[in-house]
Amino acid sequence: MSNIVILTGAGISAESGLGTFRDEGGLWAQHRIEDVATPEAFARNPKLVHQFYNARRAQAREATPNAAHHALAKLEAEHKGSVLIVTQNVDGLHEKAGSKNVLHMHGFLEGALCHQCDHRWAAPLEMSPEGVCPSCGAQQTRPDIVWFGEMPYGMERIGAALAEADVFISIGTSGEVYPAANFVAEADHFGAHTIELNLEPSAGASRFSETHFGPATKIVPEWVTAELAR
Ligand code: BV8
Repeated sequence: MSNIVILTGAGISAESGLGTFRDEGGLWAQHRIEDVATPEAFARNPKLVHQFYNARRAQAREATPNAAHHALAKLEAEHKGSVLIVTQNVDGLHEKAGSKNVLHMHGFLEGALCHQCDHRWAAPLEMSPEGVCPSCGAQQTRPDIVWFGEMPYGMERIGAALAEADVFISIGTSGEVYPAANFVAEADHFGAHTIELNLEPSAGASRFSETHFGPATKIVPEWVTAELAR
C-alpha cells in the first residue's frame, strides 16, 4: 500500500497544445515574467495581465487531456495506496482526464478571486479591470493565480504528503520554480523513492534516484503500466 505523490508542470500539458514556459517559444518567451505574473505587474497594468490570463483560459478550455493525463487518472483509480497530484499547472486537464485528488499549488485559470474580501468564484471567460466582486462589490477582481512572490496554495498539505510518500514522481517540469523545485529533496529526506519523467533532464535531474526521458504521452503511460503491474 504505497503512497504516491506526483508533481506536474507545463510539460505534461505540452502535447495537449498548451504552451510551456521556458521552452523555445514558451509563454515566457512571449512575455517577461515581470510583465504578467507578479502582483506588481497586476497593479501596474491590470488590463495586460487580464489579457494574458484571458488568452490562456480560452486556450485551456479548448484543450483536451492527453495520454499522460489519462494514465495518471488510471493510476489513481487502480492503485491500492493513495495518489496525490500536486500540479503547478493552472489548466484543468488532470480533472478533465478524471483525476480527483488534484492540488493546484499555483492556482487555477477557472478561478476568480477578490483582492478586497478574498471571495472566490468561477471565473468568466474574460476578466477585466472593470470586473466587480459578486460578494462585496469591490472593483478588485483578479485571476485566482499564484504569482511570483506570492505564497503557493496547499503548502501544509503538500508537506504532510511528502513526509508520508513512498514514491515521489516529477513530470514535465523544469525544476526552476520554488518551492516546487525543492519537493524532491523533501521527499528524499523522508525516504521516498524519487523519479523524474521529463522530455530532457531538468535543472534538478541529478537529485532524483530514477529518471526517464521522452515525451510525457509515451513515458508516463509506460511508467503507470509498470507501477500497476508491480
Ligand atoms: C514563493 C503562475 C515564498 C501561474 C507561476 C531565487 C532562488 C529561489 C527562489 C526564488 C529566487 N527568487 C525568487 C524566488 C521565488 C520564486 C521562484 O522560484 N523564482 C524562480 C523563477 C527562481 N518563487 C515564487 O515566487 C513562489 N512563491 O516563493 O513564495 C514562499 C516560499 C516557500 C514557501 C512558501 C512561500 C511562487 C511561484 C509561482 C509563480 N507562478 N505561474 C501561471 O501563470 O501559469 S510559476 C510558472 O512556472 C508556472 O506555474 C509553471 O508551472 C511554473 C514552473 O514551470 P514549469 O511547469 O516547470 O514549466 P517550464 O516551461 O519551466 O518547463 C517545462 C518542462 O517540461 C521542461 O523541463 C521541458 O523539458 C518539459 N517538457 C516540454 N515538453 C514536454 C516536456 N516533458 C514531457 N513531455 C513533453 N512533451
